[in-house]
Amino acid sequence: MRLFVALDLPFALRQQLALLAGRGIPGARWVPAENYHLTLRFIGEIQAWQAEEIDHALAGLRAPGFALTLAGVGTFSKGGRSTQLWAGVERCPPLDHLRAKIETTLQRAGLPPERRRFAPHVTLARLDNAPEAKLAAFLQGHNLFRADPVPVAHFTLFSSLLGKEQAVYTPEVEYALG
Ligand code: 2AM
Repeated sequence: MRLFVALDLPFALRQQLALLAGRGIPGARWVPAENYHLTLRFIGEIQAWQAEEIDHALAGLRAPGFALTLAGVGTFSKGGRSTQLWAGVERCPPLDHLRAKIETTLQRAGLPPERRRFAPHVTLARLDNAPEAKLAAFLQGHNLFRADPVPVAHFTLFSSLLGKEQAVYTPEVEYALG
């Protein structure tokens, strides 16, 4: 199974994000609102026995809840091409703390360390040859995007089934924050 650890987002926040999406960028494959999430740690393909160990380890993690504010929009690029459009996150030390704890916990459960820097984001669209001028206009137009803060009281282990059109993400286990 293919797993990742993420924050799911409350309905009202998904709606605010969806207002950003869907228009103005040819070549954008917009993520459906039910798929919005903030990845804390991508795990990838693992065996069922290892998933059980991961679940057990995550269940023992203790970290405080916090408020999360999504703000700003940006892109990731590869080889000079924009590949992803996302909504960003306002500076949030408890989020960084949670993500660090998850990382240590998963390493202790036997996963290799995540080498990529944590760049918290919610992917809004994947981009196939989107015109850079349209992207620039989108970024400028939504520069001041700031969603209402939402309380984060748990994090979630998701499974992911890659589909032809969109992946199907299923929340498998929720872990409460103190
Ligand atoms: P993304 O939204 O920035 O693409 C489920 O696939 C989640 O895991 C996505 O949010 C994806 O981030 C994230 N992810 C992180 N590393 C990944 C990888 N190597 N392959 C696929 N998804 C990854």
